[in-house]
Amino acid sequence: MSTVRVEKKESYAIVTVDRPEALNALNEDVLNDLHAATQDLSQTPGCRAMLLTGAGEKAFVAGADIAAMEQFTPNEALKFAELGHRTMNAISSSELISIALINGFALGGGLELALACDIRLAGANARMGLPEVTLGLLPGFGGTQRLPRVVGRGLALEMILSGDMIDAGRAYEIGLVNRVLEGDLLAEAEKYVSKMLEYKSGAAQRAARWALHAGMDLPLTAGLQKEIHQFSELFSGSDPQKGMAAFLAKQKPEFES
Ligand code: DAK
Repeated sequence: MSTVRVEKKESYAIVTVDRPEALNALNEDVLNDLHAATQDLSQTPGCRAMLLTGAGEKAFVAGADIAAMEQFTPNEALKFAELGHRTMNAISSSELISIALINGFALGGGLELALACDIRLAGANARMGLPEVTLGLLPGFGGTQRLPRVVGRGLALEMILSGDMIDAGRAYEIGLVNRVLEGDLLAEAEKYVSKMLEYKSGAAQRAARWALHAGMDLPLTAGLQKEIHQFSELFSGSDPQKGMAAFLAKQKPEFES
C-alpha cells in the first residue's frame, strides 16, 4: 500500500503524504513513493502543478523517520541521504510547479521537502524548524543548502544551529513561506494554484521557472544567457502568438499547453 495519496485534477494534482500515525515522517517507503508520484505526474498529460501536503490535522511532515535512522551505520546513512536527495531533486527539477501546503509541523526532513518545492503556503498553525542538531544530526536532505538560498545565510544559520521552531507569522516575515492561509487550507490552496494556472501559458511558465532555477546557480551573465535562450525558444511554439493576439483582440488567451 502506498504511503502517498495522489488525486489528479484537470491541470494539477494533490499529493498527500499519508502516515498520520507517525506525523507523516519520511522513511524509505515515503521517499520512494514520493519519487514515483513525481515521475508519474511529470508524465501525465495536462498536469502542470503539484500541491504537496500531509495527512491529518497536526503535521505536514515531522521530519525524517527517527525510529528508522536510530541504528544507522555510516553506509546506511549515506544510502538514506542519497534516497532523500534523489526525491527532493526529482521534485525541484521536474517540469511541475511544486507548491508545499504546510498544514502543521514541517520539521527536519519535512521542512527540507517543503524547501525543495517552488512555493510554500502555510496554515496559521504551521510550525517549522530544522531540529537535527538536537538529535546529533545535521539537516541531511538539502537543508544546509536550500534554506540559506531562501532566507539568507544568517537566518538559516540561526535556524540550523538553534534547532528552534518558528511559527507561520515569523516564517512569512523572513520569506520562508509565500503566504499564510486562513480557513479551509486545502480549498484555499487549490484556489491559489488554479489562479496561478488559469489563462497562463504552461510553456511560458516552464521556461521562466527553468531559467530562474538554472540561473540561480550561475553568475548573473550566464543566467541572463539562459533567459535569452528560453525566451527565443518559446517562439518555436504557438503560445506567444496566441497570448499576444488575444491581448490585442481584448480576449482571454487560450494556450496550447
Ligand atoms: N520520526 C518518527 N516518528 C515520529 C516523528 C519522526 N520525525 N515525529 C513524530 N513521530 C511519531 C511519535 O513518535 C509518535 O509516535 P507514537 O508514540 O504515537 O507511536 C507520533 O508520531 C506522534 O508524535 P508525538 O506524540 O510526539 O506528538 P506531539 O504532538 O506530542 O509532538 C512534535 C509533535 C512534532 C513536536 C514531536 O512529535 C516531535 O518533536 N517530533 C520529532 C520532530 C523532529 O525532531 N524532526 C526532525 C527529525 S530529524 C540524514 C537524512 C535526513 C536527516 C538527517 C540526516 N542523513 C541520512 C545524513 C533529517 C533528519 C530529520 O528530519
